[in-house]
Amino acid sequence: MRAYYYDNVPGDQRLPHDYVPSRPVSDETLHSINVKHWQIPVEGHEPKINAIAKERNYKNRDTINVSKAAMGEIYEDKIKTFFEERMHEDEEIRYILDGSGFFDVRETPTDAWIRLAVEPGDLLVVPAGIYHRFTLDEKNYIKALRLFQDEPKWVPHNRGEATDANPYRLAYLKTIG
Ligand code: KMT
Repeated sequence: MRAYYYDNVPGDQRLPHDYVPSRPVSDETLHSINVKHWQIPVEGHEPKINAIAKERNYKNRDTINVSKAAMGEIYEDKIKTFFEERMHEDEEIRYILDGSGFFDVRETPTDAWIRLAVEPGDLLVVPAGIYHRFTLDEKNYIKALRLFQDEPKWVPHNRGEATDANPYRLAYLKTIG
């Protein structure tokens, strides 16, 4: 998984949006905002994913295929929704099975976007309360396992005054000091 600062240049969200020269983000920085990641080869991944799910007390999962072919007429809407800045009230895991895409996470306290370019085998732990968004890249396809600690909460918490005061957001800010 490659991590770098998003260049904020207006235009297609699917483009890399890498500065020239690139401004890479270190694991230390990711650690400071409580974003964890591992690389687990897709071949034979099941027992390892199951062990992580068990250890972290995850009870639910689904597989999502984000592509025009799989989603049909809801595709464009989904692409827009995934790219809206939001937070979740629970920690969630994304494990990439096929294809590729970008998760953007907000750095605190700078509020800069950090772009995480994910590929098959990348496992990403998105902490509760972090502002983030997702987009496909120019290949327009990703297949991912989504793991949830409890029942997936589909209510989006798009960023705004309410989320800035959300107890899960405040708890997250405390964890990162
Ligand atoms: C998310 O959290 O934005 C999603 O579930 C998007 C698709 S996961 C590759």
